[in-house]
Amino acid sequence: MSQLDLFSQADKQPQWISINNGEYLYLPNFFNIEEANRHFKALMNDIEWKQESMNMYGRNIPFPRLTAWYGDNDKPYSFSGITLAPLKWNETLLKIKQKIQHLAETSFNSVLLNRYRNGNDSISWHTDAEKELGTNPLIASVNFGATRKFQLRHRESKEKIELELSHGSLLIMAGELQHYWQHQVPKTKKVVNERINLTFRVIK
Ligand SMILES: [Mn+2]
Repeated sequence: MSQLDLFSQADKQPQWISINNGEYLYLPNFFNIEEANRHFKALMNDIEWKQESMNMYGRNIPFPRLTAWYGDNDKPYSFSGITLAPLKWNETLLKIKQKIQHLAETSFNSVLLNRYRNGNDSISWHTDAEKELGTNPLIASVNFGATRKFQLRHRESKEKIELELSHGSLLIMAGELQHYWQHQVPKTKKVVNERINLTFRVIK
């Protein structure tokens, strides 16, 4: 699909939102419903989901979500105190990557997948500003399945921005955002189905 098709489909130009120390772009219907349903099913079945855990004071604490790491280089990647070696891209991941690369004008070489099984799964305040990603990394976040709340919080002013990331949506974070804003997906008491989030990155 060309960028022009994308614009006409959304009925307007994708709009970058400029915030203090960063910018983001949110496209709720980046994937149409058929594409989104197909990708969601394929990712549920074909990804090697793992229950990783963190070692804290000699105890193994499982993360409240499943994770997987795919990419095209064999540099290990560290986050939240664990190190992962990437698995090789599969067809679904390559298809998604291709579609977002076009819009983002960036060649991604890795993707971190998180699977939130229900409202009790979550990720707490953090940044995607690992050293491997360099200065001002562009992060493309794709969402399938249940809608979950996504919150951004400025480190200094504590200003908060809240988005509802829905099935088939794309969020791109860029500029200084990762250095100044933390983000989280909080737990929810609402009954929610599974959600899969993919964050495409460039490891230097
Ligand atoms: Mn993150």
